[in-house]
Amino acid sequence: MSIAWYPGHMAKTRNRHQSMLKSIDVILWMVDARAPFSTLDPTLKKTFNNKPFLIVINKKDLVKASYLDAVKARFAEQGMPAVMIRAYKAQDVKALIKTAERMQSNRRKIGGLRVSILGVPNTGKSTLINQLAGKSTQPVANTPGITKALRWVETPYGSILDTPGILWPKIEDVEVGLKMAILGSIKDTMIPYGAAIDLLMDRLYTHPESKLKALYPGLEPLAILEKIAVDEGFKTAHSFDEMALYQRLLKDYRSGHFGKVPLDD
Ligand SMILES: Nc1nc2c(ncn2[C@@H]2O[C@H](COP(=O)(O)OP(=O)(O)OP(=O)(O)O)[C@@H](O)[C@H]2O)c(=O)[nH]1
Ligand SMILES: [Mg+2]
Repeated sequence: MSIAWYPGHMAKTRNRHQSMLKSIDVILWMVDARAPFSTLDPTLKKTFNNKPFLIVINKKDLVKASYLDAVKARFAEQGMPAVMIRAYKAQDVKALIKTAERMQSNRRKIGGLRVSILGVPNTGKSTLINQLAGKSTQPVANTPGITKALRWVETPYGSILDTPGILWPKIEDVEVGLKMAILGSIKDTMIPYGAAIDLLMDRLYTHPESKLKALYPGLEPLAILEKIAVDEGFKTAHSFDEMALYQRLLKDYRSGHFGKVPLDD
């Protein structure tokens, strides 16, 4: 089983971004702090043609700082600079722009900063742009595929190119696909719910930062699922709405209800 959700606009975005490189100083490559390695599209870097890029680890509020320090060190070992932010925080995004400015080549400094933001769906690209623009120019929502077209947005900090979230054509690693499904980077109707919930429950049951065991003391994962289903009315003597149970679990994980539990080690 692998995830095959690669709408036409994703291929188009990839190509159009590459054709616009001449007018871009620095590429901001956004990943999700809860799965910074799995949400890094391995096929993207070669399309940058040596343009400077910065990995932007967004949603840092959802994991511990010590985890992200280790992540950043691992990226650094691969020669990839990274910063951690909360896209809705003015101070974080201003610091990010400062870093991008330092990466801009001198020759180009006259015209002001021009950066693009790329990344898998739902990582917070448009949220960052709205914060820089000081207003909601770009639609934002906690579901993938919100931004539909590439668009330059003028901000006091420079011109920022918003792009639709992109996946890669063949996500070979099943776990990578499942993690992106858990994080909301894959369209709801394409999520293999059973496998995604298995992975999530396993993670929540074993990770030291997880509150799952404290919330449901003495219960094994299956018994916990059963308890939530009954308590929430998803399961009765006559019916079992599995989908409602799965969607509730994903929603609770995404909101941080179970603690600061990353999906990548
Ligand atoms: N907790 C947390 N949530 C964030 C942060 N930044 C953005 N979000 C949320 O993430 C969701 C996706 O944000 P968007 O800005 O629409 O993401 P996007 O990358 O533009 O998504 P697409 O256009 O679909 O590719 C929204 O619910 C945001 O509120 C952050 O720093 N922390
Ligand atoms: Mg967007």
